[in-house]
Amino acid sequence: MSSHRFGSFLVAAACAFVSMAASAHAILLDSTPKPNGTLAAGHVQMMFKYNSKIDQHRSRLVLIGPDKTETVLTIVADSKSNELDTSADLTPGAYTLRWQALALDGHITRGDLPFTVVAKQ
Ligand SMILES: [Cu+2]
Repeated sequence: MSSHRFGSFLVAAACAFVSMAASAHAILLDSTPKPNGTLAAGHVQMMFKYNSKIDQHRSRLVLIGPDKTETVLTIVADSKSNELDTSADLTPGAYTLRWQALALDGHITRGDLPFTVVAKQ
């Protein structure tokens, strides 16, 4: 399934039966941070951009910290309709952003995006 990048392997099986042209489940196109990217410590803006509109109220961003604690991040209410925007205060370490996006076709896609926070220069 080349259409599901960034490790989104948990797409509902029903998606396989939807014709590719009609399929509108959310595929991650771009993000800040990038997968395996780095961010400078501090108050960090994060963004996940998808190929289609998503239901922001029923999508989820969970931050997994260096100590493996999980924090549900607040999604900015006035994000663009195809984005999940959030921010957090981050100290240096290895993090994972676990995203779950509900597209308007009712399908949920998920992915884990690992990144590193480094001390400000
Ligand atoms: Cu779908």
